[in-house]
Amino acid sequence: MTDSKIKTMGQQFGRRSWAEPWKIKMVEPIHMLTQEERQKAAAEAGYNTFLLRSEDVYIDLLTDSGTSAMSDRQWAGMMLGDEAYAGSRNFYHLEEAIQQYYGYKHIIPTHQGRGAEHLISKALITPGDYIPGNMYFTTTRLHQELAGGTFVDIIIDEAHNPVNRHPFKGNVDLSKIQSLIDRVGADKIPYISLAGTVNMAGGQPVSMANVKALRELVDKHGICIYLDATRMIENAFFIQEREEGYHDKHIAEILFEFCNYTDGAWMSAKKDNLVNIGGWLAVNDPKVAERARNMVVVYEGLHTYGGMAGRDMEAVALGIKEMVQDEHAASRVRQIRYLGKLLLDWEIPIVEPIGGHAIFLDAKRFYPHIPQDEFPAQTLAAQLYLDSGVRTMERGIVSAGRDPETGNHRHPALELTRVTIPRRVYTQAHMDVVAESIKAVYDEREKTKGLKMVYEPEYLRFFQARFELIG
Ligand code: PM9
Repeated sequence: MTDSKIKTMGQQFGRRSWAEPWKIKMVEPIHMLTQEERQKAAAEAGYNTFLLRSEDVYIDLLTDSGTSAMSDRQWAGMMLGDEAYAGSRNFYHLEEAIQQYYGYKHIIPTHQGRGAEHLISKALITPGDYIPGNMYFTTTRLHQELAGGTFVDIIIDEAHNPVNRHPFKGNVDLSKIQSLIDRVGADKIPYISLAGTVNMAGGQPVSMANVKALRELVDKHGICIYLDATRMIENAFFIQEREEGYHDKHIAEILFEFCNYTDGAWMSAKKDNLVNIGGWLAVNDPKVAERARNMVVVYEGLHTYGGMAGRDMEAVALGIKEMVQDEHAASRVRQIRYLGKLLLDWEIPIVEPIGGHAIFLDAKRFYPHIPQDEFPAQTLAAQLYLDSGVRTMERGIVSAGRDPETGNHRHPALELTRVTIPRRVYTQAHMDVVAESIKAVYDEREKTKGLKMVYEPEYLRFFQARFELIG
């Protein structure tokens, strides 16, 4: 697409409706259980949406992870899987695609994102280190802690406020890094853990100006930047839309430039890369690559497959080429905005600005009478399932877990229920049904009571914890 075409597209969206840049070739039937069946399923799942059977779900907005619809070209690529144990041709396609679009030098495939988080945390962190990051993410922080590090939140304060409309709420507060350096010393900070579109803040982006300024600051202290590139495409879209000097740039150019300010990245290919499974680590420093390659054979698989089948690597390589298309990125974010706008019209409290991969319902404002220790966001996810069979996810006190030192619940400022939109899967009609269900649950809010946790696993408790209804 030419530069002038980007402008034309932007102007056209202002005047007329937009539509997805694809048509549907294969469908998977879904249906809604009766209210009685939903009540039984929710109770059996301990009111945890992760413990529901997928067959009992009507519209599945638990996550955008591994839930994308692949294109006909990706499915065709799957048939060209080279399933050799070593040196599969699909690995080289994957390597080329990452080098071309993200710009990193050394590529190590992994089975999914947390496999790559494990490798980079173990490769770079020495026990006693501090890892500053723009808000925690569950699996990322856990791997940093398991490697002996302490995560320190350095995101701007606005990110913790669901009603603040800062256009780049994922930005790093440079003064917070400077004070950490002054307190612990730069040699105790192996890298900055920077995420593009910050998941737990509501899918909020980092500006190009912020990553540039961050690079300048850390260069003075010899600290690296590693990027969680999981949802960098949405971040690139927000830069294209909101940042001076980028309106005429393509998503692919913005992605490449942003990554250029970082030393490497880990990736859950299950999101942006439009596949159902996969991940990778990419780094520029050959010594870090060597350390990671030594470990990948212990934890994942040989360094040319890292836990993925050849066909899966081919699908990722092709997904990377599709994700950078400007029309794809625009339609992705616009579908989320469509749902968000319906909710805002009904004055339902959500995180603003509307983010890149989900609508985040603000459970503190939704259920002001439910204390955080009675899990308002978990309650809201359970109530939505009970109302319509729509599955969403808690992103509040349950996800935050316990402080490893005190053993107490962490109490995050954001207590959110994430309504996550898979890529290329649902239509606008599905969004209407979801919005109406949220409205129905909102109308009943005053009668709703919270939950009591009755089972709590040690790690990442949100996946497997069980609850009972209070009263
Ligand atoms: N994110 C999500 O639903 C999967 C389940 S919750 C752990 O948002 C980021 C920003 C993620 C992410 C997974 C991972 C881990 C790393 N970074 O799930 O291991 O959002 O592929 O990736 C989920 P994997």
